[in-house]
Amino acid sequence: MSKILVTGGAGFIGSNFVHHLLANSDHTVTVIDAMTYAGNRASLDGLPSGRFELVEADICDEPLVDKLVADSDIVVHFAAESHNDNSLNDPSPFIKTNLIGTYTLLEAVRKHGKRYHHVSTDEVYGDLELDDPAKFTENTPYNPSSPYSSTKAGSDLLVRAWVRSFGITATLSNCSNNYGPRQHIEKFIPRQITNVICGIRPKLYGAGENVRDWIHVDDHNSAVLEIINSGRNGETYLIGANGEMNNLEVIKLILKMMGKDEMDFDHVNDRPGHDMRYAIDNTKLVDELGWQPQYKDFESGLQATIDWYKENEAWWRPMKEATEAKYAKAGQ
Ligand code: NAD
Ligand code: TDX
Repeated sequence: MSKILVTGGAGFIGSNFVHHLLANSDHTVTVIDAMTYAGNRASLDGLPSGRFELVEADICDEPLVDKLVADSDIVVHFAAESHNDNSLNDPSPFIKTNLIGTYTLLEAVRKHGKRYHHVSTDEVYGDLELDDPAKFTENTPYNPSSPYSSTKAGSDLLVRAWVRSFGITATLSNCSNNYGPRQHIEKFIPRQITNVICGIRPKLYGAGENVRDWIHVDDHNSAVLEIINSGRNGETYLIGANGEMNNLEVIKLILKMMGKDEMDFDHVNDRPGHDMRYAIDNTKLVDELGWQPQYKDFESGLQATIDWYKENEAWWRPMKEATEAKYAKAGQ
């Protein structure tokens, strides 16, 4: 039995990770989360109180982080400012949380000799052309495009330097686009699902040719656990489930699955610097650790996600108006 410190555990991927961990092991979990606009207390409802604690605090709070890291066996770092569009409006919280926050954790991990896992994104590699047969591998050079992805790239490089220069015990993972329950409705898939529920037309950036490599959040988290348990020290593992689709295809599928005309959406302003395509080669993860995704069929994962947003209106309804008002200002 281990004591696991999960940063950002009230967010989308972190909360799903905590639910899975507490249901399937006897570990105890402490979540540190600053409860920004992206953190949601309701995402942690129903957890066993004896084995779970929420500390509402910033990962840049050095004395507190030092204490929490000292008290745990493993640190799993999900906390981040995570939305590209927000990073284009105001990069400053991205610099603080993604860079200074990661640095603060690494220094505590170094001081107390704790195991660390760093959760990152495939966006650190920049983007691929639509007709490029290549996919990202662990050896693809870093080439991030946005304030979000560049701060995530910087955080990855800090981890690698702390492994090499200070000998900390750490692994890294870079995953493709997640979907599933408890994702903030600013993100593409839940924004469109909740738009349809609210009678708002879904919004497609530009022509919608941009390709994302979709993976269900439970598959991301099962890979993270596999890497924590069996990954080699200092190594990076790419996580993806061969789920490439363009945004136009996804928006039409959501409309069709929700009983609407598949052309019933609006083209809106494109994202500045919009990455064209992400694609993950997961060979290392599969060959070395024997990982396999559970959700091989995007439509069944998407149906379960649509059902979750239909059944959990109380979770997202309070954020809908403000989220759409922010997009409306940008013509999106
Ligand atoms: P999210 O925005 O849903 O959640 C982030 C959480 O971090 C929130 O609960 C927020 O309150 C918390 N947080 C933010 N700043 C903090 C701070 N300074 N101190 C403490 N807590 C803070 O994000 P997500 O989609 O769950 O992403 C989690 C991680 O996974 C991120 O590191 C992200 O880069 C990475 N990732 C996400 C995806 C994806 O598709 N969403 C894909 C690959 C990697
Ligand atoms: O309303 C929309 N319409 C639209 O066409 C929104 C919100 C997005 N889009 C497009 C932009 C992207 O091409 O959909 C695609 C997905 O957009 P996001 O959900 O904002 O995700 P993305 O920018 O690809 O980044 C996501 O995956 C990688 C996460 O937000 C990151 O945290 C993760 O690192």
